[in-house]
Amino acid sequence: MSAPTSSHAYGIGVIALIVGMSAVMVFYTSFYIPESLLKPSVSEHILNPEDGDFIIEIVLGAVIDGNENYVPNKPTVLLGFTNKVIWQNNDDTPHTVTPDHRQSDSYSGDFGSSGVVKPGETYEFLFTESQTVPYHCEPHPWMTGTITVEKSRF
Ligand SMILES: [Cu+2]
Repeated sequence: MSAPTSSHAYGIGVIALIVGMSAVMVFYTSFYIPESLLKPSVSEHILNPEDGDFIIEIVLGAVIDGNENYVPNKPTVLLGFTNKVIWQNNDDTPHTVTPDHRQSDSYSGDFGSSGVVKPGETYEFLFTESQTVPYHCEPHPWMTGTITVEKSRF
């Protein structure tokens, strides 16, 4: 009467295997995958660009239609060199940095200041991918700029 016993043991073995594999999959999908989605591997020189902060100044008087506002207005920044961008509000009016269309960087997330950047304050964004971002100021839609992010050719 060894046949029933061994098939019973076999059944338990299969169930144990299924349970074990399910546990591994649950662990993998709930811990490993979100972790890797959250932090895509970005090279060290993109995380710490060589030229430090790239400043875009919101100049004094930017609020007035016809004046310069975001300066430089249409720069191209290079990954690994100038991809860490800081908008600095040197005007005496609060402004925003708002993308014309929803724009996301897989490392840094959604682009755009959440709320206004007050006079004297800054908004910072680390670009890690090539992209072109047209943006504007929410309360003053005539204030517009575009930033282009490109891979370095070196
Ligand atoms: Cu504004």
